[in-house]
Amino acid sequence: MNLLASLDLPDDADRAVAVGDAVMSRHELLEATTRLAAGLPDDGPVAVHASPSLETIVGVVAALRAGVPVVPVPPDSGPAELRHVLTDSGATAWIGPPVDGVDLPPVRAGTGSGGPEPRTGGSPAMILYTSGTTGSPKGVELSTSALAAGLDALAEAWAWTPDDTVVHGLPLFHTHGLILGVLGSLRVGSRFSHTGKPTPAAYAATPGSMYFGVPTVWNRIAADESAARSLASARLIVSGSAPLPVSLFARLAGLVGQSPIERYGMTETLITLSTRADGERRPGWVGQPVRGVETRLVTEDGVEVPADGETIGRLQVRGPLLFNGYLGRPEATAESFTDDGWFRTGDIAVRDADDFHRIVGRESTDLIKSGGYRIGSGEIEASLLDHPAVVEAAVVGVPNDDLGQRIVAFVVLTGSRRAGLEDALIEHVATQLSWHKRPRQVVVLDTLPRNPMGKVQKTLLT
Ligand code: MCA
Ligand code: AMP
Repeated sequence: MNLLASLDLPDDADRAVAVGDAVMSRHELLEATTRLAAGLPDDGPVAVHASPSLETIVGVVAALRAGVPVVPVPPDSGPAELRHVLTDSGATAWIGPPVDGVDLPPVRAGTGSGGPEPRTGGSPAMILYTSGTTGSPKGVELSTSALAAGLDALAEAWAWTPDDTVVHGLPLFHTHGLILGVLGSLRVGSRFSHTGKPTPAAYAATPGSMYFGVPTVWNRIAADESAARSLASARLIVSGSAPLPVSLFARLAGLVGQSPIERYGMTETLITLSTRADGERRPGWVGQPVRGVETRLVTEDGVEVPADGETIGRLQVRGPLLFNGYLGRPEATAESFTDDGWFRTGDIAVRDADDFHRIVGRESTDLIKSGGYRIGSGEIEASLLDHPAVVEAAVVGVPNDDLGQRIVAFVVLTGSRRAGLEDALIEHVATQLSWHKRPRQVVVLDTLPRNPMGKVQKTLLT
């Protein structure tokens, strides 16, 4: 299957892919990826330093064209996170600048022509690392057919065509920025402009027809009225990755002159629910199943709840755009599916008679969404406990107007308290894991609140 179909269409040869001021035509992208693909190793996945750059797009596209599983690595990964992702994925080569802690052989462009002969063998197309409630991030294996089904379903829902220009400034190591923005454009044939950073000024200065953002980005755009008004000529403004508050939906609609499209998904499932370009856009609701997707809402005991727009249930999904499994973790994969083959999203939702869904919350408070990033509190707690001054740690997501949730860490320290330690602990997580996983605040307590069984009562901390 040709995932990036538009690359081979002669009519699309001049369509541009841009990151900031760096621009490439489709034809140049095809040539550059053919050359890079010639240098890819024969075994194992390739890791790509996923900075917001054309180099990242070339690296990912080269691997996809060659059928070599690609692992996008957050560019601000600290040593602990980098070690985990590279070891766990079994990456055998590196695309990107030299980085401390990476001793994989770099991929050097060859002299290939005529396009790579794709490797076969049923390996995943991509492995994306994402956080769980506990432990280190897991590698989500996505197949070419899931990516194609997910992108085609969105193209249908959003009436996305080669006449569109997609604009965003999101990271290129997650579903939203990389799969939807970049791969979606290369599949559909639309032009693509990455703004470098997702700032209001950059969105306002970049002409386009479809703008993608997480709610934090839309919140900042809505706070900059002239930037928001300059998107008035867009065909669609699209929000996802985290809940879009109803008040922000209304503010954006007023300023931009159109209601945002909302859509819901997960790294494991791609985008399963969306409102449509030609359909109702209802504040607080994320829409209907996209083509090929089925959903159901069940109680804790697995009994289906009525689609009455009020009764909450655990959201389960199935369809052709689901992941293959968590790399090397058959038990975790099995646990994430019901016996009859539905994926447990971990989200709580309601559904109405028109199949519109509203996401009400998550089953676990240990998965935090901050700025659209999914962050497991267990991962941050483990990192804090690695610091010699910390004996106990509990990490929570506290509601926040800008970030949705703000990561706050409560810690109990060894010995006498040292001044300035809060900042040092924030720095510790930012540098060991990554910048976006850092707690925004550290609070020192004498003891953590625990129930009679000894379990930390996180609800008392939020
Ligand atoms: C940034 N800064 C740094 C570093 N990185 N400083 C030191 N070291 C670093 N590594 C600085 C910036 O330059 C800036 O400073 C300041 O820190 C704050 O940066 P900013 O980027 O504004 O940070 P933020 O406020 O924490 O971030 C908000 C954000 C970000 C830009 C919205 O959270 C973001 O990009 N979120 C997108 C996440 C995403 O794509 N999720 C999709 C997951 P100064 O202000 O001085 O410049 S996929 C998914 O969920 C699915 C499937 C779905 O449904 O889409
Ligand atoms: P990730 O794996 O980073 O893709 O995060 C997936 C999670 O983000 C989902 O399980 C939801 O909790 C949340 N999410 C994604 N899109 C939305 C949305 N439109 N509204 C509410 N939550 C969302």
